[in-house]
Amino acid sequence: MGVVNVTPDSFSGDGIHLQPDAAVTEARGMLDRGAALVDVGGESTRPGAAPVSAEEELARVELVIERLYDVPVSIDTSKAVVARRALELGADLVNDVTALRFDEEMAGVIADAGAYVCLMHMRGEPRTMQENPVYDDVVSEVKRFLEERLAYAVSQGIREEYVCLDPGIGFGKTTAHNFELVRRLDELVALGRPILVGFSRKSSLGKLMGDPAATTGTTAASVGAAVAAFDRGATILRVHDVCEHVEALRAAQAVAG
Ligand code: HH2
Repeated sequence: MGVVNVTPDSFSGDGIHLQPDAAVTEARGMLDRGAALVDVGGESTRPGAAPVSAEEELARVELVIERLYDVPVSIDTSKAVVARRALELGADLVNDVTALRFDEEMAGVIADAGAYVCLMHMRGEPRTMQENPVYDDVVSEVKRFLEERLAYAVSQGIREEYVCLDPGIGFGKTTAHNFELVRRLDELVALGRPILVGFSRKSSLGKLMGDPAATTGTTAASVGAAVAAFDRGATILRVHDVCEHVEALRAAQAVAG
């Protein structure tokens, strides 16, 4: 899954696609380089990010999604009006980092459209989520949360086969929590749904390399984390640097047989 941020403030510094032309070119380039789908987002969820209105978010993504009508697209949003419009324009999957908790109409929009959905774990909200996150056992708590959100989605008419789950790397977690979630990914795979992991460029990778104030990580570190996640059962990797990840994962897949 290639990341196409149509924002001025994404943490990874790649939110340069406020021009629809640039975003569409970037998305098509990612698909040419081997991405299976592109994740288009109009609101940054980086730690401390300020929320944007639905009108502003829609204005950012609408033209981009419209012009990607012929390729697999995911819409990264927590707002039902944005999801509804994206699905009308041909998006296939709703990537909701709040796991259907932010907007009570979201589950119905996805169910009515018969769309795919990604349910992600987040502790708190982006503005405050990195303020001292504490868990007794991060993996058990994330697993319990994802199990509960999956049951909720199905109760709202979303088909279980259309749901993938995501531990939410960097969303209310310390560096140690993030690596433990990937180390014990098999416990989440046991939920029986495809697991999506988004470690690409996240600050834990920069912190691991010795910079406690890091806000991003390198491509090489991202690829290492993605391959480790793939080895432990992740089936969708959300990444910024598509070519490097596709080549590394292809090699890892060949080793796995
Ligand atoms: N991470 C980000 C955004 N959306 N969605 C899922 N399912 N999983 C993730 O790990 C995830 C996500 C943050 O990365 P990015 O989009 O590059 O930055 P920003 O939110 O600042 O635009």
